[in-house]
Amino acid sequence: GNFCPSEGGEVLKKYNAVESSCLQALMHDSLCRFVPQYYGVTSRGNERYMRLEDLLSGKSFPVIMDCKMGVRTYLEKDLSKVQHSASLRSDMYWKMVKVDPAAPTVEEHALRAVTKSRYLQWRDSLSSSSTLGFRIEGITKENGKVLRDFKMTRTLAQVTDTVLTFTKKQPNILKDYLSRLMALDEALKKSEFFKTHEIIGSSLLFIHDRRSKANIWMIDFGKTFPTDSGLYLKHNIPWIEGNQEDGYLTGLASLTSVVKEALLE
Ligand code: 4IP
Ligand code: MN
Repeated sequence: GNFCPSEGGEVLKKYNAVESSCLQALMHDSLCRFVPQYYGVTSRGNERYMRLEDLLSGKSFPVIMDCKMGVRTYLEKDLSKVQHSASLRSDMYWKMVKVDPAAPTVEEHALRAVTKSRYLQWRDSLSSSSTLGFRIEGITKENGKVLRDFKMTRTLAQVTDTVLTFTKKQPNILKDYLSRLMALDEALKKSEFFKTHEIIGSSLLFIHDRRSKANIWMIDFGKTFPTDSGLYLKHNIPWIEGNQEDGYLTGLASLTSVVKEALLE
């Protein structure tokens, strides 16, 4: 994958220029305490890596949930790509058919392929992304088992059920998550980085174990770009092509409601 074994409280993630420049900027932003510390670039053999704080360091049997943020997970520039052979993806066609054989159009069935933006749009509308502004991508249980079967987890009730299972309804853990979400909301509103970046495909990583405080981190900035000529985004208004909005705060508000709701159960 994208990671390489390391030691000393660090993880090594494959170098990506877009992500590296975001992390660099975030180290000097009000969001820095919500992002893994970034220690710069290193090499192993021919490969370059980013040195990141290991968020699992010191945790025993951590339980982890990855929530992908935003009302869309594709880039605006990918939409304009015409369906020439280079942008057609047969792997994505087959991933689509596996979930719903009726999802591809007649044309896509004939091509046995879809474009990447079409596939990602389909994933967004099948899950809670389009409506709630986030979706659950995966959960790692304390025994290390990874659950990825959330492609059709779409309604508020379905997401809340999943969060209840993830936290085993433990009120102290849900309270930690709630206060971290509220602190993140505050920090985002102060952040210069947040105002001026379109954040696509980035996740909030929820981590708890038996000992320490439950915590949440912002990760994955490979598709996070500065806005055109420093335009300020709102992050909670509908996306229309060209406005660069990502719905990040829509997702954060939904997640906050979900955790509040779970606390009442
Ligand atoms: C994946 O689809 C995810 O959307 C990946 O995003 C995306 O990587 C993949 O695109 C796409 O195939 P599934 O989750 O349905 O398998 P992430 O890495 O955030 O999970 P990108 O490149 O968009 O980050 P390809 O082009 O890498 O296959
Ligand atoms: Mn991700």
